[in-house]
Amino acid sequence: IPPIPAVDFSQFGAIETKPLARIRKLSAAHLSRCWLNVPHVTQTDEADITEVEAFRKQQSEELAAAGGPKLTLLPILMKAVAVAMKSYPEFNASLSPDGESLIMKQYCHIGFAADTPNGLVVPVVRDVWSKGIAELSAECAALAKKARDGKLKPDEMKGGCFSISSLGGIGGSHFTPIVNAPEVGILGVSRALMKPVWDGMAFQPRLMCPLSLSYDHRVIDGAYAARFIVHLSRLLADVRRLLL
Ligand code: CAO
Repeated sequence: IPPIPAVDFSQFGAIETKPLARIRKLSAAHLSRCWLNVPHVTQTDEADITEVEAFRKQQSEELAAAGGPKLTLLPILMKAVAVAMKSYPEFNASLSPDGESLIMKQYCHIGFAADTPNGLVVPVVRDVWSKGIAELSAECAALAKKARDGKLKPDEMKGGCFSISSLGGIGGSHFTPIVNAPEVGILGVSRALMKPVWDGMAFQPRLMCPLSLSYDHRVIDGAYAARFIVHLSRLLADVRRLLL
C-alpha cells in the first residue's frame, strides 16, 4: 500500500507532538489489519425497542430498589445477538487461515467495545447462550469498569465470536463498524429515537434503534446478513421471542 507522504506541519503553523498511548497503538495496528484484510459490507436496519425499553426501565427500577446495579440495553442486545447467531450460525464462524474452510463455533462469546481514557478495548463476555440478562448485565458492568480502570487481563479480551459497538449512550445514527477479525460480524448500535411508524391504519410513536451490521463478505452473503438483521430486529421488538 503506498504510504501517506510525511508532511512537516510546522511549516503551516504551530504544532505539538503527543505520544500515542499503548492501547491506541495496538488497536491502530489491529484495526488496520482488519480493514485491509476483510471485504466489509454494512447492512443497516432500525429495531422497534419500544416494549423492551419499557421492560428495561421497569426492571432497572426494581433492581435499583433492591440495591442492585441498573440494567442497560447492552446485555439485552448481547442476548438477542447470541440467540440470532443460533439461527444464523455463519455469524459464529471464522475463515481458516488458508481460506479453505469455515470454522463453526459451538460456543458463543461476545465482545463489546468499551471507550476508555486510553483508547478502545473489547472485553469478551463468555458463554452468552447459557446466561440470563441479569447475569450478562452484571458481567458487562464489571468488565466495563475494569476496562475504564485499565485492569482488564489479556484473557478477558480473547476468544470473541462476534462484537457489539454501542454508541447509543452518546448519540448519532448509523455508522460503519470495522469487523473485529477473525470474527466475521460486528453490530453497531446507535441512539434510539421516537419516530412515527405506520401500522397500516395510523402513525404510531415508536422508539426506533438504529443498527449497523458490518460483515466479512467472504463468509457472509448479503441476503444472509439481511435475514440476520431482520431476525435480530424481530427479537428486539418482542423479547419473548428470546425464549423460543
Ligand atoms: N439508545 C438510546 N439510549 C441509549 C442507548 C441507545 N441505543 N444505549 C444506551 N443508552 C442510554 C442508556 O439507557 C443510559 O441512559 P441513562 O443514563 O438515562 O440510564 C445512557 O445511554 C448511558 O448508557 P451507557 O452507554 O453508559 O451504558 P451501556 O451499557 O449502554 O454501554 C459501554 C456501556 C461500555 C458500551 C459504553 O460505556 C461505551 O464505552 N460505549 C462506547 C463504545 C465505543 O467506543 N464504540 C466505538 C468502537 S469503534 O471506534
